Amino acid sequence: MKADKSALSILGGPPAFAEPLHVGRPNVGDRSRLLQRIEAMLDRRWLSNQGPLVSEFEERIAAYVGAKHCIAMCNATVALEIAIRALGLTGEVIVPAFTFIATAHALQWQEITPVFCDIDPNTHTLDPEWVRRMITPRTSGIIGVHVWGRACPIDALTEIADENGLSLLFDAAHAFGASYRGRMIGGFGAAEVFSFHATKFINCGEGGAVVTNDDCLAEKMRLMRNFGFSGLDQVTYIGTNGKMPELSAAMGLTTFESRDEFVATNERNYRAYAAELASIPGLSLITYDPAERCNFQYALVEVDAAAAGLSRDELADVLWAENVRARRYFYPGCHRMEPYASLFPHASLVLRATEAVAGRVLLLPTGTAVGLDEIREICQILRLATGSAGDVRRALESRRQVPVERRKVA
Ligand code: T4K
Repeated sequence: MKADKSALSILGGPPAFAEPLHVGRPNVGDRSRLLQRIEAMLDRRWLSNQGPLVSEFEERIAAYVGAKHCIAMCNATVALEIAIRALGLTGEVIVPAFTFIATAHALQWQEITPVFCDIDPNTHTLDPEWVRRMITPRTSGIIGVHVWGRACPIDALTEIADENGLSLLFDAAHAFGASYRGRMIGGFGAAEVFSFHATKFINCGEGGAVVTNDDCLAEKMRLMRNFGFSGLDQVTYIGTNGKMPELSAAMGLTTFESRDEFVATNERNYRAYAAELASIPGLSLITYDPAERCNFQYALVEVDAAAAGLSRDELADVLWAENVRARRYFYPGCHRMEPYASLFPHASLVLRATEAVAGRVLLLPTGTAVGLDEIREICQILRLATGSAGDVRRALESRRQVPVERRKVA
């Protein structure tokens, strides 16, 4: 463990980690079960198009979240696109700007305008009061995002959607295994979309799913994900190829079976971060409601630059120099990325909380690939850096003056 400030890589010491320490290192689960599934899949010679592994995955996910239907897809972005299309959304749809770009792109890809709405700075999810203000005659729906696995204010959003005749969809990419008022995420709104990307709590390598209790919507989405085929030679809708392959389902089932172990490791890591960070001024770990179920997949720190002595970006630079690949999700916000920055050049004037939150959060490595010693070392780096903020800032400034190609990059 680094003993004093001179050991910080930014101040001339060697990097703390020889190999990059990533956020989002995938959870793997029981390798032998995975390999058995793959062997059986190869023996069957059934690799895609609703094979038995995908069907089993769908049944298990639907049962776990308590939804009537689960429609597995190749990823959550396509799942969002299909859900949006199947719901018949048009015109404008209200979404947070503080989300992964896929939420906005899934709309714009279909020439539906994402109307960026501000968030509650405490929860990072849609602010219902702002949602009400953003409704126009062209609004057809609302997409809430359960960022970091913390549920949106679902009751308030449901009320607003019902009062205004809007469809309500949830991007639950982060929220598999989480609950809201005791009910599992997956059963709210018209539908909810999970991501099973490699970086997610349960992963398929690449994968996603829409869950819904609506029989008609489910049927429509099943057709749409398979080119619109309703029979061997019969196409009923315009569709796409959104199918999940068997290989992805093999990974999904295997990681699903290890979910309790993953949550336990994530929670252990979360508590270790919380204990270490408690003594560092200006750094606070986001909290999860102890009354709800949660996957603890995200160890997100909020940086109060005035109290810490260093900004979020400076701390990110310090960590990267140590080979800790902390991430600034979702900086700078969808509204500052193209095509939205050109379409809505003044959006940042309205999105005050989004701007503030996007400027102060830093995601730290966690998951089953990260151990307690690594967490202690990361926190020690943060402790030393904030304790020597002046030296660190000067070192960062002089580093910035060196051309990128001559910098000693960790
Ligand atoms: N809605 C929300 C709210 C989302 O957060 C996402 C995706 C979506 C919708 C769309 O879901 P999908 O269509 O992806 O199913 C990553 C993920 O690719 C993306 O799934 C995720 N959210 C987003 C938050 O993070 P990038 O562009 O930041 O990925 P990248 O390559 O920088 O990797 C992230 C970190 O994970 C790195 O430190 C490397 C590490 N990593 C990654 C992979 C793939 C590994 O260690 N091993 C791996 O196999 O988007």
